Amino acid sequence: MSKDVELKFTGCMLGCAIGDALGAHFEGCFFGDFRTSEITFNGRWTDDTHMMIGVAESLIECRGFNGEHMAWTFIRNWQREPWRGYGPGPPKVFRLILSGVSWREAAKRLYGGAGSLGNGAAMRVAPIALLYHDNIEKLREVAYKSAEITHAHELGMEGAAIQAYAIALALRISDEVFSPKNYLRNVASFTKSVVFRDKLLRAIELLNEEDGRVIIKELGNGVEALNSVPTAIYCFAKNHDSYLKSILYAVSLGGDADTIASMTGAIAGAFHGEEGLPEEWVEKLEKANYIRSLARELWKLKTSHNT
Ligand code: AR6
Ligand code: MG
Repeated sequence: MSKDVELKFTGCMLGCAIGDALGAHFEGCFFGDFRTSEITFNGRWTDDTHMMIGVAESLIECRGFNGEHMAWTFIRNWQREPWRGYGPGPPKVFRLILSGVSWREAAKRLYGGAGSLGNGAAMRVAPIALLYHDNIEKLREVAYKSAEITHAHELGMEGAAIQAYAIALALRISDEVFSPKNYLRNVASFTKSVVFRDKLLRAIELLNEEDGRVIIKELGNGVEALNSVPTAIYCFAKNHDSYLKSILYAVSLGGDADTIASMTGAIAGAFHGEEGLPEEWVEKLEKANYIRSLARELWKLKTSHNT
């Protein structure tokens, strides 16, 4: 595999963290509360990146997916830095596991037994997308299994699989032949979920829509996977010519801005590679060297044997 692909690995993980850090200031804002020209970047990321790091660490240590190991990696990282802004669900799962409930069972107890349909499994899935970008069925399977540790609802797991596929596709497509319409249609054809597919197909019709309020109304900007994963994919497709443009656009939609921008950033970073990221923001990004080293380890793992 070429050096270019290694830069796409690092671009994806750094791109995810930059989107998260950029959006963190604006989580919960409403559209129109701020202008993108008012945005400053301090490089501090939140739970989105913290959990993505956990996914990468576990994949690297186990040389592939191991659910129990990943669950305990999440718990260890959360215990060290519980202030990262975690959603309500994952810490509940972690406490259940710490109290003796099996890691396979804990997530099923949340939300009245329905399981979480939040975007928390999708926001952390980038390392899985990288490792299995050339094996779509394995990508789907591992995305599901990794999601299930905290997000037992079908929509939470499906959101993670779709986000993983969107990253893998962006990594594999050359920018010379990229068509936003074909890209969205391709992602829509990946999912077996009618509700996600409908939103992704609707996103194609909205490619030329300039009013962000229409995008929020039609695709959503909330914390649920269904109201943020298609939105993040749309933000990339609409602004595929520039990493920066795509995350600024994602942030401008407000709502769950850090998570939507982090998911958009992972896709755009995989598409443009590290050289497409704003250099001064990479320099300011918290633990950028560590995040880059994890991406390189994943690349080594990918090239060392058939993962
Ligand atoms: N029924 C109704 N609402 C639900 C359900 C359900 N079955 N599941 C989730 N929600 P959670 P996450 C709603 O707690 O996905 C951080 O700020 C509910 O409102 O599993 O890890 C990140 O930056 C719940 O509070 O956590 C992300 O923005 C919310 O979805 C976000 O949190 C989140 O689900 C990630 O959250
Ligand atoms: Mg968020």
